[in-house]
Amino acid sequence: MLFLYDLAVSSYGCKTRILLRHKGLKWTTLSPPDGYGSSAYCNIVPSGTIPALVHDGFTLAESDAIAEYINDLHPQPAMLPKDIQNRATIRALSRFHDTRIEPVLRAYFAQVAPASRSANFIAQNATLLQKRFDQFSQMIEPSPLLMGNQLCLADCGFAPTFAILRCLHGLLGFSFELPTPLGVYERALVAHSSVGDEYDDYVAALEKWAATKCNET
Ligand SMILES: N[C@@H](CCC(=O)N[C@@H](CS)C(=O)NCC(=O)O)C(=O)O
Repeated sequence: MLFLYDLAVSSYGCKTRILLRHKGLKWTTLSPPDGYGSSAYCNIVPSGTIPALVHDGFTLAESDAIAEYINDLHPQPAMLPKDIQNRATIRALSRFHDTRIEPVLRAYFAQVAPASRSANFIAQNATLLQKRFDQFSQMIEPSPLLMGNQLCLADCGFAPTFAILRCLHGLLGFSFELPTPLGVYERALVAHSSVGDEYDDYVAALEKWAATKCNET
């Protein structure tokens, strides 16, 4: 049995749900007791972050580690290439997503409530965000996904990230242009059969969260 500490609005949770779905696995969602970061949850998962996987009494946090563990446990369909340099490249793309792109996008979360917006921050962060997406575009040649037609480990995180980008760009109106190859990649990714439903559910959860934030005074 697989259990996943997760919340609908978690982007790293969505990344993991896409992977589990692609592997054809069933899992049970657990809500972190008292919310993520709480001391009750930190007693189970010391980092306090979601997602965290529980399998046969083994608890594992960090979405990339969870992805590799699941890919080792259930090797089919393969989500890493065979060639070791291509495998390393896919891992590097996933790290680039998690450490260089997602945190820049996440920095906008605190700007969603109208009362806490800073025009300067929104503009400056947009410059950095554009730089990170331009860098990503230079790294890849989507065909149409990162590993051809096969969904790979690094693709999973980009689906919720595109959803967040669309949502925040619509709300905050910062200057940003998605490089053309990434537009092609985004469309292919969200149309993938293992991604589409999770993506739609994630967009709905994100929009609900954003609407609540926008009504905060
Ligand atoms: N590097 C972690 C990041 C996970 C993460 O930041 N999750 C968010 C929710 S999407 C979270 O738990 N935030 C709570 C916190 O940072 O305390 C991973 O890949 O799993």
